[in-house]
Amino acid sequence: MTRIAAIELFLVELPLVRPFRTSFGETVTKRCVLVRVEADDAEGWGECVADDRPDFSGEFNEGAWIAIRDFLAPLVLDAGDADAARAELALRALRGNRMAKAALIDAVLDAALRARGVSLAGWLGAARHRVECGVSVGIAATTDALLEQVDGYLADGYRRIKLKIEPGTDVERVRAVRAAHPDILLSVDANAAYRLDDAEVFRAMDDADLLMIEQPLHHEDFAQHAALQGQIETDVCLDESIRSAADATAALDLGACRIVNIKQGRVGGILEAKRIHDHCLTRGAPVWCGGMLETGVGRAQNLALAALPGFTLPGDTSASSRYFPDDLTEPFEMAPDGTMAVPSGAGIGVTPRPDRLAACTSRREIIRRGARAAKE
Ligand code: SMG
Ligand code: MG
Repeated sequence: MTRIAAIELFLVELPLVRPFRTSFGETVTKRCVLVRVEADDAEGWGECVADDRPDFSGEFNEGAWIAIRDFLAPLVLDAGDADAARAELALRALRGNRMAKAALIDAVLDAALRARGVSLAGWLGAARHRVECGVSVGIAATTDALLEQVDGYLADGYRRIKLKIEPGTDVERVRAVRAAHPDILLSVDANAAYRLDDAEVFRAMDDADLLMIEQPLHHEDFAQHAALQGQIETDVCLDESIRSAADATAALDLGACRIVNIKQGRVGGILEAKRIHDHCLTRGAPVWCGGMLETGVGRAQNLALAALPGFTLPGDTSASSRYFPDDLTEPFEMAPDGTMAVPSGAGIGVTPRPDRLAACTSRREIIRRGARAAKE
């Protein structure tokens, strides 16, 4: 078993090709913490999906940096071996911080698989070499601007359009997109912007033949999601509410959703994401792979996961060009048929290009066993 020698953190920032607006805010520049695990005979990469502000979740970049540097990385270093299951177990001593934990666990797994020359997709039990791509369309300034963006993404080949929605423009925009494109796979994502009292909005969407309504209500409320699901025909999908396999089980048991958005970075890493997948597959609940505007590192991890058999719906696994003028890794490209290749190289199959990483990095720190090294 290969041993972990050091853990290196990078704070990176990349401009987006266009601002991405949701019901809780706007992202103009992607910023995130990358983790590099240095093992005896391989390195491994992980990406923390937190943003600058604790808006999508309670985690945020500066907090994740401190959590990893001061609490999580020392536990992984003490565990010693590049063994993701052991790292995950060691990290159970500390609560929450799932996005920070995911970056570490995924990086350890990547190092272990690279050392053995095994691909992440193969190790997970991938059922396919290509996955279907959807795209998440941010809230536009006007309905016309939205329709134009949707046209562009459909021309690119995307197989499912997801509209971010917010109160005020929701039903009008959904109807406009549906009228323009009667046959596409179409879904909406509210990012918890509504209350159960707003059920009328979602009843009004029932005739738009949506694939699902993602995270309509408060992220901590399964009971109200179950009540809403009972009042509408369209399937409810949960995103923010699902932090673990236990959450997914509870949500399905309670009827709070019928579909689960799996983001490995949100649930504490690929191992927990696989458990959610396995559970949902057993009970016949469709899952799909969500996105957090990841760089090529997180994208590679998502693609491997999305290749599992239970991922029966197109994910938010879009091409690098949908996000960045210049990704950190070699760009992920989507074929005109709306599919993308799952990386087949060892581990996650990609690494940040050194020159690009250097250009995007605003802070860097190495953590070694026993003591923290000085900042670089
Ligand atoms: O990676 O394409 C992507 C973004 C997909 O809509 C997306 N993500 O709630 O599902 C979601 C959002 C969360 C990120 S908002 C910055
Ligand atoms: Mg979502």
